[in-house]
Formats: sequence, structure tokens, C-alpha cells
Amino acid sequence: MKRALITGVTGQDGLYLSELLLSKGYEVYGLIRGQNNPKAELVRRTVPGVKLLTGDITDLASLIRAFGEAQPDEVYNLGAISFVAYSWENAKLTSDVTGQGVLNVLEATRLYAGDDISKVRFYQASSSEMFGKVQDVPQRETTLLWPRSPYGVAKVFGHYMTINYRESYGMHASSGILFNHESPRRGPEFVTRKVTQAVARISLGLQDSISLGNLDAKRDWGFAGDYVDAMWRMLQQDEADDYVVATGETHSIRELLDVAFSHVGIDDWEGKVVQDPRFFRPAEVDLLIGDPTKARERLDWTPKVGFLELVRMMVESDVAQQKELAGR
Ligand code: F7E
Repeated sequence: MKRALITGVTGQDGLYLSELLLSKGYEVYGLIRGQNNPKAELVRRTVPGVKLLTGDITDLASLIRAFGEAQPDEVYNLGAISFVAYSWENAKLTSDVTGQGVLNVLEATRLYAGDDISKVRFYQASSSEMFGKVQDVPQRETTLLWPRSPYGVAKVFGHYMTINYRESYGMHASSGILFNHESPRRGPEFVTRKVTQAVARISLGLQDSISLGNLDAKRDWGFAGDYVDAMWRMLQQDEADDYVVATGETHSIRELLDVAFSHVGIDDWEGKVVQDPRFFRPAEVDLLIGDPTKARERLDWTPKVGFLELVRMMVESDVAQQKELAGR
């Protein structure tokens, strides 16, 4: 039975990855941060098979202890401060967690492996935010990185540190450059979920409008459940490498609004959307579209859920959730 250790297990990807690994017969350990973390209960309820360990990716000693208990064959570093807008207000903290945290997990992995670096494989959750002011369209593994947010800069550090551990120590360390990936489990601070939750509430007469920032930004949105499968596939390869994980399609926030509102029978949403300067960013990433050719050819990975299906799935889930909340 293989053993996996996941940092960031309380997040959307941590939950989907836990389900995937448990279904494959893995023994799964999840790192939980902080005292009485309210999200621990969510993990226990959603994926009861996961064994929780206390630790923090900013605290190397806690990681060494967690590795000792989990004895992992595979390590998935998903832990991060992941909300881009927040990273301008908390740049140092984002750098410590999302950037330096990667170095801590790599170092804990190396110390745990000791003389036999081949005994453990490492996955780093890199991000399309690293492409920022894009230098190629579509973006691929070789595209020059030009991050536009403290979050993006921190992810670039983690990305190159992962490559450096691969090249310096021969560690099986892979980096998945994941484009935006969403699901009904997405946090409501991200634009897809913010929209689907508001659309559900508007359709039920629970709110009148939604306040948003830049409606012209374009993103390559996929389904998180598909993307965790790509993570796992990377660690099953003979050689570690870097892979873009994306759908190869891009859509604007306006198109997201079109699909979400029309799914509840509202075709003209203009009067229901307010543009609020609070939600504009100091520097925007205008266009992201990934080229997943390498992942398709080497990992035999293709996304199964398309944009329309994804948005509709999220709207339906939010309508059901809002009805349940309203009925209580
Ligand atoms: O913004 C625009 C916003 O916050 C998407 C994270 O998972 O993906 C995610 O980062 C776009 C941006 O995601 C609102 O300006 C307009 O252009 O959903 P988001 P993100 O910043 O792309 C990458 C791959 C990651 O790695 C990150 O961890 O939508 N937008 N109005 C808005 N965005 C938000 N959040 N809220 C608005 O009201």
C-alpha cells in the first residue's frame, strides 16, 4: 500500500486529491495547520479515510515530525495562501507561506529520504499566475515567467526551487503549472464561485445584484477533479518534469456571467452586476490560456469537464445549497 502526504489538505484540491488517492488504495496523511482549525471537520466529514497530522509549512521541525509519522512514498505540496487579491495586502506572509513554504517541504523531503533520494516523490502546485504578463499565447512549459502579483512571484520561487532540488539532488520533484481550476468546493472569494453563488441567490430572490471587478479578464478554467488526476500521473512517471495543466480554452468573466445567469433563465444580467473599484487589482493578468499538449502526450491526460458543464454544475450545486440554507 502506497503512502501519501498532502499539505493543503483542507482546500478544494486537497479534498479531491484525497478522494482520488484513497480510491487507489493509498494510505493518505493530511497536514493540518493551526490550533483547532475549523476546516479539520470538513476534511473528517468529506474524506474520513484521511489521517490528519498537525504541522505548518512555515515550520520545518513540524514537517520533519509529520514525515516521520506518515513515512510517505509521495508528497503533494498544495499548501499555500492562494487568493491573489489578498497577496498585495499580505505580501510578506504570502512570500513566507506560498514561496518559502515550498523550500521547507522540499528540505523536509530531502532530509526524510536521507541516502536514498529515490524513496520519495514530490509534487509542487505551481500556477498559471506565474505567466502574469504573458509572453506567449498560449502559455506552455517553456514560456518566460513574468508574474504580476506577490502571489505569482512567490509561486515562481517555489517552481524554480522544485526544479533546483531535481537538478541538485536528483529528487523526483515535479511541478504542475495548473491553470485556474474550479468546482462546487471552490472558496467563495474566487470569481467563479462568487458568481455561481450570487446567481443562485438572485434566482431564488435572496439578493438583487453582485459586485465585481474587471469583467474583461480571460481565464482558462477547468474542473479541479480532473486536475488532481494530472498531479497523480506526474508522480507515476519514470522521470520528474514540469507540465502545463489546462483546457486550452479561454473565457472572459462576461462569458462566465452569460453562462451562469442563463442557466437560471436570466438572459439580461447587465442590471444585476455592479462594477466596484474595490475588486480591481493593482496589476491584472489579462489573458491566460494554456497549451496542455505535453500533459496529453506524456501523461495521457485530458480534461473531461468543459467550461459550460463546469459552470452549470457549480450553479446547480449553489442553488441546492442556498435552498437548503433558506429552508433551515
Ligand atoms: O480571479 C477577475 C480577477 O480570484 C480571476 C487562484 O486559484 O487561479 C486563481 O487565481 C479573474 C481575475 O482567480 C472579481 O481580476 C473580476 O482576473 O477567481 P480569481 P485568479 O486570480 O486567476 C490561479 C491559477 C491560482 O493559482 C490562484 O491561487 O477574475 N475578477 N471581479 C474577480 N476576481 C475575484 N476574485 N473577485 C471579483 O469580484
